[in-house]
Amino acid sequence: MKGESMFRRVFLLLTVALPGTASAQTSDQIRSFQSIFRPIGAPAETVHRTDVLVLLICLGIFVVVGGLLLYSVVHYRQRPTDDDTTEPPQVYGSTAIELAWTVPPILIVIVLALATARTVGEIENPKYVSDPLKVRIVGHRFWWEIRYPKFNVVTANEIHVPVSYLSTPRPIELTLESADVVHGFWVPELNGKQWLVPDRANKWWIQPTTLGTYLGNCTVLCGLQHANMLIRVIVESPEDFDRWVSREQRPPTFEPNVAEGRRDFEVNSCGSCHTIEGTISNGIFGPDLTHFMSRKTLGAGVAPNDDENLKSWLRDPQVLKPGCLMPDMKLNERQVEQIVVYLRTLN
Ligand code: HEC
Ligand SMILES: [Cu+2]
Repeated sequence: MKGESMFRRVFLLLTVALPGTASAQTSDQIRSFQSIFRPIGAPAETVHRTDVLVLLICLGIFVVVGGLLLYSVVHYRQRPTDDDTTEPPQVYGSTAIELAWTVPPILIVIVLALATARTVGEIENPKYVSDPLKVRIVGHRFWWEIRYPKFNVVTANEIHVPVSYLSTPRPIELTLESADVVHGFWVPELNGKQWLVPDRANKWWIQPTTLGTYLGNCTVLCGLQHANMLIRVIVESPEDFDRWVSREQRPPTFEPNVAEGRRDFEVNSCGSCHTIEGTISNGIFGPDLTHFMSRKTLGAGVAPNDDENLKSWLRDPQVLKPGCLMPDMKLNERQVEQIVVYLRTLN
């Protein structure tokens, strides 16, 4: 590991450990530490309140138990003057002590249960203050399909949403499904974790109030590349979001210089797994590539979407993401170059 990146990691770890000094997220970070202590928006704030309550109660228990333990260890330690031949006084039964260690714990458990039930209720049955924007998310091994039914927009791995202002809250309702195995959706800054289960549609929601890019993970071990199944939620101003939507809705335009790359794409059966609107490519096994260039990352966040990584991906995706479900397509270098030219025009 390079010295600089080591330093950066330690720094990030510290900023996460000290929520008060948490640094702002920079939008181009591929990976960063996430934190449950910087809630952004309604559901995350509700979860955070319960987290803090539980942590404070646990801290109280820790201090009392640890304090009593420490006191006993120090106060009743063996001393040189101790007489080892006689036992210390033995005490049998004490109603006061027994009440002390049963009644408060029961009360604490009741408080924890009620607080948790209330939070779960608020999160699972949201009362939206306005009509939510609906986004459908389908987990795949090892990437996320993202659909906006209202706009007829399909993308992958990077979820664009408009920011919520206090005056105009914009809740976002997520419908979570799975195309294969069980996955988990978790963007710690935006809400708790929710499951994606085959043959079931789970609801979830976020309502981010601060611009930025928030990172999330699949939280259920779903196979070899589970750890590289990253989520990016890009919270934009309503104007930027609208611009993004209209860009995604625009059909791609094909310039003459992409003809060769397009043919290479089609004859190498890329289109049996990938869709590019307006062409014969209509596969759904892999991410939709119609607006591939609107994404900053490749392979669900495994690498930045730059020329070098894209070429490496096309030469053999198993190098950047070993075990991912796109096979080595055995392209030659000329085909790789031409397909890159083609993909680079998919704005
Ligand atoms: C057997 C199905 C299949 C075929 C054939 C296939 N791919 Fe893929 N492709 C996938 C899957 C699955 C992914 C997602 C991998 C991941 O992130 O885990 C993917 C990802 C990609 C990505 C990255 C997309 C993104 O947004 O992260 C590109 C680019 C891509 N494929 C291009 C191609 C090209 C070009 C060809 C033809 C030479 C091709 N694919 C053939 C299944 C396939
Ligand atoms: Cu997963």
